[in-house]
Amino acid sequence: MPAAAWHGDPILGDSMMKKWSLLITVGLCLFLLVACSGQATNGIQVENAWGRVSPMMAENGAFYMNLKNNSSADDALLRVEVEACGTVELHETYMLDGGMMGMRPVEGGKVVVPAGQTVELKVGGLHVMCLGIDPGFVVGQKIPVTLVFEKGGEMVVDVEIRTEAP
Ligand SMILES: [Cu+2]
Repeated sequence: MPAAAWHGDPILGDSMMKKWSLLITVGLCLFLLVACSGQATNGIQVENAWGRVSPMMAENGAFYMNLKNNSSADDALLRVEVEACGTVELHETYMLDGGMMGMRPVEGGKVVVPAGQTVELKVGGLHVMCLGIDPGFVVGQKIPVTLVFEKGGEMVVDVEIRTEAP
């Protein structure tokens, strides 16, 4: 009977709609969860990463970023690997006698990122030193940078080469 069938369908259609909207909602939440967690690996989140060619020495470069530790345990950046660099070192900037700025490998060879804190790698401070850059190291290019953490393990971040901080 067409009338009865017609009356029955909207009910079925309605429950199907509810199922679909539930599925879409769950899907969207999962998507947002992944999108919001960004590049987090075991609690470490990398923000505002960028790199540049050293203004003083064109054959060298540096990478800067914020390392955010969302976990309840201290972690440390042990080393960084970048194919576009000959050698990569973790550097800190310090004041030389006479007020000049110098840089040297970080004490202990690693950058500690305390639990719940953010460590800034920035111009005039801590940085990832890239000694002997690839000719392809140009502004606008994104370079894969592998960060190796004591607890968080390895994570790869695509870092844009820029002229100034983002
Ligand atoms: Cu340096």
